[in-house]
Amino acid sequence: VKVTSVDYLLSARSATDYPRQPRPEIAFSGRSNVGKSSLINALLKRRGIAKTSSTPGKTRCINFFLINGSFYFVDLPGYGYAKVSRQEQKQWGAMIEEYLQAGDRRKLIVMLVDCRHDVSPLDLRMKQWMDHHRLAHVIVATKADKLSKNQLAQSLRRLRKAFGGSELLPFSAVHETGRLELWRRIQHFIDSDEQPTGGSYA
Ligand SMILES: Nc1nc2c(ncn2[C@@H]2O[C@H](COP(=O)(O)OP(=O)(O)O)[C@@H](O)[C@H]2O)c(=O)[nH]1
Ligand SMILES: [Mg+2]
Repeated sequence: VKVTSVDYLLSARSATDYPRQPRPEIAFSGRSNVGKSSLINALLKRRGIAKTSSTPGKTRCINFFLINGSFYFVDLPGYGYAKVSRQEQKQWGAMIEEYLQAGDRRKLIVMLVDCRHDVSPLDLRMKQWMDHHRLAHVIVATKADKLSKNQLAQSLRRLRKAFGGSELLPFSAVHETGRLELWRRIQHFIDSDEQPTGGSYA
């Protein structure tokens, strides 16, 4: 995929704010600090999105970008900050679940996990929601450059076990490992009639 344009569209707090024009959506999710901004920058080879998404007031929103005038990148709010209140966690949950269950939107969820970390309860909740709503998804193990080849293989086995059945891709924003594979997966989703069903691609 050659990225020719990236346009910030809007920041949504609820479904009534989502863009009306139906287009395929690629949504990025993960704990804060997992490497989401770095991955999006690496995919697009530019820094625009991450910058917009991290401006005050927008970090707790769902940010929509139009790529090449034809599909959306959707930056979901990060979760698992050490010191957010229970109230904020609830808001995060409601916002994400509202997005995941918005039925008439065609979406691929790219869920990021740090290849060095244990799977968190919130990661598992995300996985349960994706399964429940039968969403197409791919799990990306980020920061792959931080592990040796053996350690990475071991980590991928562990993640495969935790997220049984889901497609899994290693990624490094530093070395750009996995960039082409992830684009290929995204392109396949955009080109296909793949509906928001069938999250399993093992
Ligand atoms: N070594 C390495 N560091 C990374 C990678 N991706 C992100 N980081 C670092 O991890 C930290 C958090 O990254 P960021 O993209 O801001 O995470 P976000 O909070 O999920 O958006 C930053 O210090 C990045 O430089 C990666 O692939 N390899
Ligand atoms: Mg970020």
